[in-house]
Amino acid sequence: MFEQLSQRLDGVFKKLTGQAALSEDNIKESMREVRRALLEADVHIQVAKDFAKKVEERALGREVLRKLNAGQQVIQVVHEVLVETLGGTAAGLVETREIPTRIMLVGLQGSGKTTSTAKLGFFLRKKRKKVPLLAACDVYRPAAMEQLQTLASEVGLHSHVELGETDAVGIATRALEQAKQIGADYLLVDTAGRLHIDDAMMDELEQMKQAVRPHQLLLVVDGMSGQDAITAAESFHARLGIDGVILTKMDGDARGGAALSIRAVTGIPILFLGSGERPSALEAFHPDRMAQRILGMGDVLTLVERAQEQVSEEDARKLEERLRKQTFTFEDFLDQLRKIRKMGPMEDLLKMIPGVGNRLPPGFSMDEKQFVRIEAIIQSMTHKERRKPEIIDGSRRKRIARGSGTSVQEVNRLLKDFQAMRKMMSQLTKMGPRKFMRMVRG
Ligand SMILES: Nc1nc2c(ncn2[C@@H]2O[C@H](COP(=O)(O)OP(=O)(O)O)[C@@H](O)[C@H]2O)c(=O)[nH]1
Ligand SMILES: [Mg+2]
Repeated sequence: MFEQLSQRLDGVFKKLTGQAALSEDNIKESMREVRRALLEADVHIQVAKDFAKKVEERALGREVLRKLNAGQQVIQVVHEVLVETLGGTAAGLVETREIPTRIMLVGLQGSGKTTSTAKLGFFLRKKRKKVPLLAACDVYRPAAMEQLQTLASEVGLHSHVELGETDAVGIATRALEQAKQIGADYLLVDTAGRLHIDDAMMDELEQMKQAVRPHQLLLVVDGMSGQDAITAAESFHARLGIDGVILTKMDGDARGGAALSIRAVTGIPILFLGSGERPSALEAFHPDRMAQRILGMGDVLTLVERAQEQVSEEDARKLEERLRKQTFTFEDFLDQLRKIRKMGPMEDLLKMIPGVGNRLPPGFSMDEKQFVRIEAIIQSMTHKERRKPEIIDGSRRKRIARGSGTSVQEVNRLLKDFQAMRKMMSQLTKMGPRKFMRMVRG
């Protein structure tokens, strides 16, 4: 997401920072280009205009012109205005003292409600250690209830499903009862959508809302639908009063326009982004982190959080010691590789590294098959070989290549890379934080 916009903005800023002195005209011209870049990313026209105007006024108001690094300061202002446009501070799921806290999801058909219901359940259990109950209240779409049931059971969550039942309000009422009985912390209500907004749908949703009395009513919108997402959000908000948005399919080639416009146009905060079909593919939305990602500054915080989910402090300490003493083995390597792959697709991770995000070509994708081959090679080694790679001689290399369905060249390359990495890691861990940061910056 946002690759194209990131690159366009990067181009504008490069021109700006390359100039010795900035004039009012330079800034005006840059902001025209920023506005154009936003429109190409499918940002709402009024939002794009306001954005460029705000940056221009603020930059000129701060009299950046005569100062050193004027270009850098303009980027700083762009960052500020981006954060504001995206909603300022992060908003999240409600927490109440009531049991259960009730959350209802609405949205057009195919926007991702059922998937997002399962994702929220997974999120609540994994990150908040809560017990959610998922209620299947889409009585229209064939197999919609089974879909929720399957998703819930795949990740071991409770669900309330009444196959064949046609009264959505009845299901919701009974699901609430069940939630109370089992002491669920949250009730997540999935509802039916239509292809287009119509009165019948809104009437039904109003009835559902009265029956469920949700603490939070969330709208699910397809991030790839661009300006249609904004129109839908306005209609749903006018009729039902929406508390927050989940923007789905942001892993696709969404240009990011919806994410940038929705809050500014409707005033509703974005709470989550959907970034894939799996129940774990849900990301809490942080305006400041998103602004950094758009400006190619990376998103180290999200990266660190993802890493922390996979590695305990104790593991990290042990690993650090092995790296330092160069006793890091292929077994450790395999373990790390698997943990990294669980953190998400490699492209996503790369984009969160400062300075890398906006340098990746649009549509860049990593060959994940490469990882599978590396795993196969390591698995074809004996335990002894994994612990003492030095003993892997010519005949062992041949055997490993045959066993893993790769070539001797590939095995050679992995062994060489491994030794080089071992050495580098050991140097890095001995370096100490200050020296390390200096090296990264340099
Ligand atoms: N790539 C991707 N696909 C998604 C995402 N969210 C939902 N989908 C897919 O979009 C389709 C419609 O989702 P569904 O939850 O059934 O939509 P609903 O009709 O609103 O309940 C399904 O094929 C989902 O797997 C997402 O964040 N990324
Ligand atoms: Mg559905």
